[in-house]
Amino acid sequence: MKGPTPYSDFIQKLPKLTNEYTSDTFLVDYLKTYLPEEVLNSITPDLTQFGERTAGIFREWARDAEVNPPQLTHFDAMGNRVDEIKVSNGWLELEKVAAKDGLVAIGYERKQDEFSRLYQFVKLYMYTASSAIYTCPLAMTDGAARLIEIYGDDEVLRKAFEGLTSRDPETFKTSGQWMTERTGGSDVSRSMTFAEPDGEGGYILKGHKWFTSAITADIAFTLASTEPPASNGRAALSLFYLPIRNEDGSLNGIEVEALKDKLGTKALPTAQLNLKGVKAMMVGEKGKGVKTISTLFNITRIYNTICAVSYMRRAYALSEAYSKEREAFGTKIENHTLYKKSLREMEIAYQSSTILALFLSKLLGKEECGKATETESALLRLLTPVAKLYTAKQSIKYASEHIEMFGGIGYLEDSGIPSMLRDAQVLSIWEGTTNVLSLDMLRAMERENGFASFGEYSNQLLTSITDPDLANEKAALGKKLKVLFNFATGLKTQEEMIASARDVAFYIAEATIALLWLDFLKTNKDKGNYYQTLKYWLRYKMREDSLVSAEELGLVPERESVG
Ligand code: MFK
Repeated sequence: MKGPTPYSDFIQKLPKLTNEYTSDTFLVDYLKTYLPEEVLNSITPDLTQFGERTAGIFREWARDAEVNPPQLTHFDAMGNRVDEIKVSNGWLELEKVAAKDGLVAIGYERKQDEFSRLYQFVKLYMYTASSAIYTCPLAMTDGAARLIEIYGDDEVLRKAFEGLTSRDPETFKTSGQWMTERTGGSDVSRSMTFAEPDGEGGYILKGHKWFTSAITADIAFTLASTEPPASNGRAALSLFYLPIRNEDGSLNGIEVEALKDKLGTKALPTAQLNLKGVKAMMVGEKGKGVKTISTLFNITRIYNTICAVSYMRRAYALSEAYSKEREAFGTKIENHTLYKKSLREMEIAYQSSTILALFLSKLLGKEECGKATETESALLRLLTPVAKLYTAKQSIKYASEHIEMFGGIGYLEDSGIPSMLRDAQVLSIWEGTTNVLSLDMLRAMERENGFASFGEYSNQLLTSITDPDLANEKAALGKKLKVLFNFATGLKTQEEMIASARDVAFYIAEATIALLWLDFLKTNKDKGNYYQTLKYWLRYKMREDSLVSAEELGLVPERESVG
């Protein structure tokens, strides 16, 4: 008998991704809803060509970067200390396209005015999951550009800005953001890096940086103190700009001690540095370094959010594509009810986190073009840590789910699937852990009118919903918001507020998502499953019992009941 015996030579086909813009119906619907027609028409060809490449060649470069991690050589053949870092071709290609495709530049050219950030972040949303996290250098580069826009009244910084926002791979420059030291990742005030005047208006930095991404950049912003620490060990930090290399190509007083061996982000050269005498320039006010660099890290925290939703979208797209290829128990797995349900839950999760991320992009665009109201600016400040912490956790959950959707294949390194889980895990750590960001949300609530603005925004949005078909959902959300406001105003002491900060942050994230779905449904009520999504969200996600007080946990003494 000729031909293979049944199943003996069976090889499972891996799923192919299709154009990541045109196949993402939610993204297309979102942009149609919120972008003026002429803006949408002008950027659609670019998004379409980009979505084709992120589904194709970019993934090959990312794979190359993942399996060929950076290598550090300390000495050359003659014994000279060189500290050279070699990165893969894939990594270099991903940098080139980032420049050419304007992944940072779009945000600063502002050709789409207040919508420029939305356009830029939609491209980053497609790029990230195909970039071996080249998005990290881009995040710091973008944050550095924004910092210079605000504080850079100097020729050197203006020149640096041109490089950071260039579309030409030859002149494109990237920036590092060095904050972490052996003494502290979250509490940077215990810095052991000192800055001494060099007698010519600049400074010389000496100290140590424990975890710096990415040392292959061209410039960096870092924190150091000009005074010895106070008796409580905390130092008033200032912010410094430095070129990583001197004009002759040698390192600027920096020794690269080691590359970090991390759980994930393997392609990203993260280094441990000895600062032996770095020529640097102070930026912003002396002693106000944390405040000044917050401009940068608030941008990288928004990037973190975009990264998280990029992974979630990719996890969904690949799992869906696989379900159309893989057969089990006599039919394609897309026909199995439980697989369908799991996919649908993934879809709701990715679209809901994405609606939050895109809203944040819109707010940032408005703020930077001077078009944000006071409420919107305060909302941007509040939602930046909230969205970062919420989406990071979601992406870890769904990167794990993604592996399971592929069964055993998903657990194999050469399928390329496990790396997403490893990479997603960092999203809840760098740029501030979930707890640190919950405290940052409290800072924004208390000092920057964040909570009052959230109340104002939600009232305005609920009032704008007049469609009787959405009346039940509007009422349900109104009730759930009341639960939040009552709970928050019932927190009397700082300790109580801190103990519940994380729960409040998650609740605000989920409430904002519900508000955004309502707003989206004003125009898209009959489309697809969006209405079901909102109903599901209100019923199963916004759980009133998720707000837990310190008292209930026995962290503070029980209050005597009144009456
Ligand atoms: C792919 C996407 C991302 C990729 C990039 C990853 C690359 C990794 C590069 C890294 O560097 S990772 C390390 C990042 N490290 C952090 O994010 C630090 C986490 N810790 C915090 O965020 C702490 O909350 C903080 C260091 C800010 C606490 O420092 P302090 O000195 O105890 O803060 P303090 O005294 O509360 O605030 C000092 C000032 O900054 C205050 O302003 P004033 O001086 O006017 O009073 C604060 O209001 C202000 N501030 C703090 N956080 C702010 C902020 N202002 C605006 N926005 C914020 N988020």
